Amino acid sequence: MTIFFHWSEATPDIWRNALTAENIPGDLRFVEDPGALSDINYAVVWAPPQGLLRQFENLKYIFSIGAGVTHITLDPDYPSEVPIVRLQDRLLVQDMSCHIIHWVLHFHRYYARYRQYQGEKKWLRHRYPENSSRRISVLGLGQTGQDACIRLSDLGFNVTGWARSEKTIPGVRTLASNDAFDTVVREADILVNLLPLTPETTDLLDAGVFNRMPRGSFLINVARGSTVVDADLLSALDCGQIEAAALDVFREEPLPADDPYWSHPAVSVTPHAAAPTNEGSAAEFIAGQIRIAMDGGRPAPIVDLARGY
Ligand code: NDP
Ligand code: OXD
Repeated sequence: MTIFFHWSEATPDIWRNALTAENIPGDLRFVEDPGALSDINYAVVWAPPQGLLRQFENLKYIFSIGAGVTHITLDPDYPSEVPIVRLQDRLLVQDMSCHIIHWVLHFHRYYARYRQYQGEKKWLRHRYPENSSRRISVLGLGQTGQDACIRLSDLGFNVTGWARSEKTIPGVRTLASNDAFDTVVREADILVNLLPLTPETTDLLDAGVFNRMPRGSFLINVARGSTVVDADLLSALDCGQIEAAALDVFREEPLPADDPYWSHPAVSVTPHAAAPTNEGSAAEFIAGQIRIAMDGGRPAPIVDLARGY
């Protein structure tokens, strides 16, 4: 079995050890020296060079070193007949929830004002709503969305979650279907986006959505940049319809130096850092799934290309 590996931030020994622990023979091959491309059966990748995966004629599975898969599927040449296995990882989910909770509390408690008061040496406490009256809408109730909802609900917030299919999450109001989307955005004092990028979610968050949100509401986007119409968000921020946004993902990454988000006073930029892949747990999960495939089983979860995630 030959495994091709591509991730510019990787520590190869961590991955080798994980394969050894699963008794997976052979070594990793890298883009600098991939050997005979027809040997390669499994590709473990984050953002592989465009067109490369298509050249592996005996590829059985692609393993994504990330929960999202657009770093693979946005390549117009990627081999769509080869199943993609997504990363499922407890630590990634935990990190994502921590990032979201950080920004929810920052916005909910208006902490940015204290920074300003500090500059003015002003000793002043401001008021903020009770947690139970702060309405938080979470778009997407997959591995990350469900966990975020539960933790925010545990903090006493009034949480609504939205997905394609019905869900039951204790302490959380859950809604499904396109009709319910209107309610979800109208009642979003804080909107948290955890939707995968698909044809349906591309440009979903536009002026129509921002104008229906309560005046002075907040946006946390940790999903993918192309779910947001940037010009519409900037206009909504400029006029105060959206009071502030915490953006972790962008249409173009790294965010270009001349992008207006960098200097907008109501925008906090983080560099796709909400839930960086934890190498130890990711390698363990992926090695386990490769072992299942080698034993003739079906690794999981496999991306459903018809749904787009
Ligand atoms: P999952 O695939 O586990 O969950 C996706 C959720 O979105 C599901 O609940 C699904 O509904 C819902 N959904 C998808 N399409 C629609 C739609 N058209 N309308 C309504 N609901 C929809 O994804 P994850 O939770 O693992 O990750 C979500 C995204 O977060 C990833 O795709 C990735 O882009 C991003 N991400 C970002 C990271 C970062 O560091 N910034 C790190 C990890 C992920 P249903 O349950 O009904 O199928
Ligand atoms: C992602 C990830 O998909 O980092 O963004 O897992």
